[in-house]
Amino acid sequence: MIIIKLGGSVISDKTVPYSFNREVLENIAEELSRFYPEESFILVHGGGSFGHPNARKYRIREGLTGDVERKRIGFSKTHQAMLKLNDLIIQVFLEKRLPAYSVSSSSMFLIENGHVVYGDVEVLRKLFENGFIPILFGDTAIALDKGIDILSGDQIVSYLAKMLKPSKVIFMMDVDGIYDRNPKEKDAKLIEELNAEEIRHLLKSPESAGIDVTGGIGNKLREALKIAKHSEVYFINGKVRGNLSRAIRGEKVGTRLRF
Ligand code: IP8
Repeated sequence: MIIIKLGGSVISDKTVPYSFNREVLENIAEELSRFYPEESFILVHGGGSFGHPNARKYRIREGLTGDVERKRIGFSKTHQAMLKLNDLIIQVFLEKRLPAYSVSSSSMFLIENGHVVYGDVEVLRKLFENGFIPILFGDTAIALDKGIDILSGDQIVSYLAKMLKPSKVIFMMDVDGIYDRNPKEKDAKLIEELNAEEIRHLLKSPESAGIDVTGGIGNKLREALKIAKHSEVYFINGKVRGNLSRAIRGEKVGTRLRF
């Protein structure tokens, strides 16, 4: 089994509200159809310009505080926005004859401090045993510490990897992999392979590596460090055709973690 995280910036343009990169999704579905059903997949997608603007607008991360009536409405609206994005993705897969099946993360997980503290994976296990491709997503979630919160797709991937021990976890992003500094800098070099020690070093000196410790890549690397103990981990550019197939075949592409 392979778990794939579809980054929000791959499937949608974060600067344009409710935008959907249909063509990118079609390519991804086409690539998966070359490996399915011999290989089984679980996909988790991010919020893109569907989830994040709503989460910000209603300050979901602050929990159920302040104007709680407005908060509850916003919590539901954010979830509905994610369902819309999820539906667009599922439709593309179904058109390509892939049996994608939507699974709402918010009905499956309880969280605390942004981390999953409870999740029932049995339905998921049965779904893929019966040949489905479950598609989960970063979502709103009930939080034990502050009532409501946002659960990121990366946290879901990390939890599922721990529970299901996939052979591979592939993070699809809008850059080619992990760089030795901010990829926007001119001399930034792609790191083709990383071991545990090197990741710890990158996380310890985030400024020199251009890693935003609180944001995307830092979090991904921290989770990847745990996942790589039992699964092979890839970071690839999800917008480049063929990259996903290369990662599935175990070929050299993007950044691979070697432990
Ligand atoms: O893009 C966030 O998921 P992520 C989901 O994986 C929402 O962090 C609802 C903003």
